[in-house]
Amino acid sequence: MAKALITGITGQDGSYLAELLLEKGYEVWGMVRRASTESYERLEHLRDRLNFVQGDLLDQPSLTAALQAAEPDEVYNLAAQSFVPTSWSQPVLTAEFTAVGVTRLLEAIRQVNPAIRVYQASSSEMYGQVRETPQTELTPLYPRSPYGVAKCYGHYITVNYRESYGMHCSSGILFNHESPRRGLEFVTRKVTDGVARIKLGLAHELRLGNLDAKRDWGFAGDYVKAMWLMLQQDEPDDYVVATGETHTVERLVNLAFARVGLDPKDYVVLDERFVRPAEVDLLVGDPAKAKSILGWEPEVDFEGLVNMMVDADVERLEAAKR
Ligand code: NAP
Ligand code: F7E
Repeated sequence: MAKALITGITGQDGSYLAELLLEKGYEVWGMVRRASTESYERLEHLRDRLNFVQGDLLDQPSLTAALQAAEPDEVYNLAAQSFVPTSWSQPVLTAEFTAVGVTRLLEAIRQVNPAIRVYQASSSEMYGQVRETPQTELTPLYPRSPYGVAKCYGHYITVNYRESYGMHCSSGILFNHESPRRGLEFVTRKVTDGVARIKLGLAHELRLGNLDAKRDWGFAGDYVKAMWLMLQQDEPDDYVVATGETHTVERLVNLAFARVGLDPKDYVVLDERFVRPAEVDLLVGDPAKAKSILGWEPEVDFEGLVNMMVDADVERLEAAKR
C-alpha cells in the first residue's frame, strides 16, 4: 500500500486530496499543528480513515519526526499562510511558513529519505503583474504581494532540490481554485456565503473591494487530481494547472446573486478596506502542458462552480437556522 503525507491536510485542498488518495488505496497521513481547539471540520467525514502526526513548518525537528513516523512514499506540501491580504500585515511570518518552511521540509526529506516524491503547492500569484498572457511554465515571475514573493522562493527552492540532489520534486503552479470548503475570507466564498445570508434574511449587504480584478477560477476537487498525477510521472517537472478562462469579480458576484434570484445592485457595497496595496489585475493560465503530459482535464466550469458554492451555502445556513 502506497503511503502519503499531506502537510496542510486541514485546509481546503488537503481535504480533497486526502479523499482522492484514500479512494486510490493509499495509507494517508496528515501533518497537523497543535491548537487549543481542533480545526478538523473539513475532514470530519474521513477522520477515522486518516492518520495524524503533529508538526509545524516552523519547527525542523517536528518535520523530521513526522517523516519518520509516516514513512511516506509521497509528500504533498500544501501547508502555507495562504491569504494574500494577511501577507501584508504579517510579511515575516508569511515568509517563514510559505518560503523558508519549504526548505525546512525539503531538507528533512533529503535527510530522512531522498527517494520520497514531493509536490510543492506553487501559485499563480507568482505571476503578479503579468509579463505575458496567458501565463505558462515559462512566463517570467513578477509577484505583487509578500505572499507571491514567498511562493516564488518556495517554487525555486523546489526546483533547486530537484536539480542539486536529483530528488523527485514537482511544483504545481495552480491558479485560483475554490469549493464549498474554501475559507470564508477568499472572494468566491465570501460572495457565496454573503449571497446565501442575504437570501435567508441573515444579512442585508455584502462589502467588497476591487470588482474589476480577473481570475482563472477552477474547482479544487479537479485540481488535486493534477497534484497526484505529477507524482506518478517518471520525471519530476513543473506544471500550470488552470482552466484557461478568466472572469471578473463582478461576474462572479452577478452569477451568485442570479442563482438566488436577487439583484446585486441592491446589496453590494464597495469598501476601501478590501482594496489591496498592490493588486494582481489579470490571471489566466495555459494548462496545455498538464493536459498533454498528465492527461489532466478540469470537469467543473465557472458557472457550475459558482452554483455549487451558492447552493452549498444556502443549504448549510438553512440547516443551521432549523
Ligand atoms: P488553506 O485552506 O489556507 O490551508 C492551509 C493549510 O496550511 C491549513 O491546513 C493550515 O493548518 C496549514 N498551515 C498553515 N501554516 C502552517 C504551519 N506553520 N505548519 C503546518 N501547517 C500549517 O489553503 P488551500 O487553499 O487548501 O491551499 C493549499 C496550498 O496551495 C497552500 O500552500 C496555498 O498557498 C496553495 N495555493 C492555493 C491556491 C488556491 O486557489 N486555493 C492556489 C495556488 C496555491 P491550520 O488548519 O492549522 O491553520
Ligand atoms: O482574491 C478581489 C481581490 O482573496 C481574488 C489564494 O488562494 O489564489 C488566492 O489568492 C480577487 C483579488 O484570492 C474582495 O482584490 C475584491 O483580486 O479570493 P482572493 P487571491 O488573492 O487571488 C491564489 C492563486 C493563491 O495562491 C492564494 O493562496 O478578489 N477582491 N473584493 C476581494 N478579495 C477578497 N478576499 N475579499 C474581498 O472583499
